Amino acid sequence: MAILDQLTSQKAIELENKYGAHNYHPLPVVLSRGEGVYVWDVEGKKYYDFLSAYSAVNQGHCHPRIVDAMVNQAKTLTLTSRAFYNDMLGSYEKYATELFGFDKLLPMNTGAEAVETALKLARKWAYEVKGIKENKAEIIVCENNFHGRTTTIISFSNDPVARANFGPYTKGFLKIEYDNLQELQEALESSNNIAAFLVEPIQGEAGVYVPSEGYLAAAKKMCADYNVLFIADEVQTGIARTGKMLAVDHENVKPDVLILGKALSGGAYPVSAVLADDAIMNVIKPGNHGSTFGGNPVAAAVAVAALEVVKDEKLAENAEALGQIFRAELAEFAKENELVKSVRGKGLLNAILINDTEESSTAWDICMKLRDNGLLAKPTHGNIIRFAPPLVMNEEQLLDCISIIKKTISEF
Ligand code: IF1
Repeated sequence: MAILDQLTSQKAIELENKYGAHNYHPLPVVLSRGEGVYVWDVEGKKYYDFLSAYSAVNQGHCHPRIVDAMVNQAKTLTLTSRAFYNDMLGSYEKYATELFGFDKLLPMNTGAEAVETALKLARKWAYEVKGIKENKAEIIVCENNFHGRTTTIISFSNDPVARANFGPYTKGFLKIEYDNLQELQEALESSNNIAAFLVEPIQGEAGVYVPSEGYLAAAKKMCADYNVLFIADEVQTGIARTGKMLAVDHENVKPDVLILGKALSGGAYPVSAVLADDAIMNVIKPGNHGSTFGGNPVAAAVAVAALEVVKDEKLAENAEALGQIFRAELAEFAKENELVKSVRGKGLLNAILINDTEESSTAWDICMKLRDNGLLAKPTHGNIIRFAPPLVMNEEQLLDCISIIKKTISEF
């Protein structure tokens, strides 16, 4: 792409603005290279990546082992569709199901597709196993959820920006407050037609909202009591981000249905998956569900490498240790700085709350200054900044980042 070689940041932004749909509002920085915890813009300026592509790049940018797996497989066989078998998918499914402790895996590509898959699976299970009457199944979801962008998923969003004017909406969802066991209990009791409870172990888009300790374990138990499937959307929280392989591991919860995406591929390739035991997964029969690219050999090779890296490099343990330091340092800083109200999170999925209104531009303005000072982060709402660096970060780098964050905010 010789013409693109000459691109300045300014020019690249102009091109996207003119020729691309305006479905995002990116921070104005144009990246052209990544390695580990670092990314570089087209002018050669180096940054710490504190977003990790919304936790898809947990293993760090361009991890050599993941890239090698991808390139080698890409040179051998890329796609067969599921009309034929390929020699990579079965080994990947064996590896992942053994790692996470489920009987079966259904491979998809994006997070939203995997959520859709879980919803379809739960409905079919409800009709064929639980015995709910045709078209009556309901799924409990939480306020302020984020599960993706498809028509069905936005049907149960309560973010007007994500939802408005995309109707008519898919029916069959019942919304309760997050982190509220009383409301879950009432919802479970309200009807015999409940198929499942879909929940994020930590709400990401809502501003890294960590539920009360014991919430997930109690919710899982309640669901079991009512023969309702507990579906954990670990697309963002999974794969070591929160200091355990899965966020539900903090409470020793085994979901009935587990949804993975993002870092399942180390950010190298779209790979997502739904895992469940046979009693649930076996309701899916040939023709019920699928995807041209789901389970392709490149995805399989990449996912195995991505999971091996997490294990071998002890990324969950590192996320736990660095997360403790990050929150301790920023909590201390919040005491003396008026702009930072508090810090919250788990492992290396954290956020700071800015002392301003949700409508303010303060979080955005801080992110612009952080960019100038060599650290990339993105606000979620006007007054919350999410901090989620790649999990391959070391302590020295983290301390460097903490001082950049403190210095930047102090200058405000
Ligand atoms: C965007 C947030 C993160 C997710 C959970 C499913 C999906 C996501 C729990 C869908 C996706 C993204 C997508 C991204 C913004 C983003 C996000 F800010 F909205 F909340 F990560 F923090 N379940 N999350 O978080 O996965 O289809 O995108 O692969 O721009 O939409 P996907």
